[in-house]
Amino acid sequence: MTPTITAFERSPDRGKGQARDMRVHWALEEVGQPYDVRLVSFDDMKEPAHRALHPFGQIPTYEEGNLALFESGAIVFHIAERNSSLLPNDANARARAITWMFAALNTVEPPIVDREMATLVERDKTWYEQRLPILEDRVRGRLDELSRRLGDADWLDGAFSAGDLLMVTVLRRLNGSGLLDEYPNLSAYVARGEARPAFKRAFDAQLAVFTAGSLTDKHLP
Ligand code: GTB
Repeated sequence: MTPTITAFERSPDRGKGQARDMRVHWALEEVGQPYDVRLVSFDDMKEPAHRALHPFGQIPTYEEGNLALFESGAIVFHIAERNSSLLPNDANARARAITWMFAALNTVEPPIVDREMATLVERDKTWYEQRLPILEDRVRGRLDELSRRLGDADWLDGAFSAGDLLMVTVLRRLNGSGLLDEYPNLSAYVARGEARPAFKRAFDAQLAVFTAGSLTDKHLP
């Protein structure tokens, strides 16, 4: 059965692949699973029909037959679980890859999101100039540690896994901040992820949605 995922009808990132549906697109492309995408507006997400799929009224969601999932990490795990190209068969290697999935979402992403949110909603506050360096140093703390662990390896633990897929999407959220540039091995790691054919297909698919929306907008009065 072909799964259906949800994504922004008009992504605020203008097609840069920063929203969390990008990880799901990428995972599906990595395993070669065809899928459909249902585009939703911010209003649609808060409607009962969408909330039945996602209690917090967000994207992404994933529907496959009578299974409905939300949370990008859980969705990527569900996709990866059935395919050894994203999770190794060896039990210990698999457990370590899953550990990296959690580390990406629970340890590395939170300080990155805190910084990003401050730049979006606190920019005009009196404390912003003082708070931003504090938030950036928290991000640097995590990047220092991650950079040290990655060293000159290609991926976090042997072959590319769902742990790398999530980590790369998390680190991409720093694009434009200059922070990742301070860590050449992490910049190269993200570039390696982005060079994967499955990433490119996923990126192009979500960019095409934005481009099509922009063309439509141009014809509005
Ligand atoms: N923990 C959930 C998950 O991992 O799936 C978080 C899901 C989530 O935050 N979804 C966001 C959403 O639906 C989109 S990804 N927001 C709408 C709402 O809450 O009403 C967050 C996001 C949005 C936009 C950008 N951007 O433009 O750069 C980046 C990330």
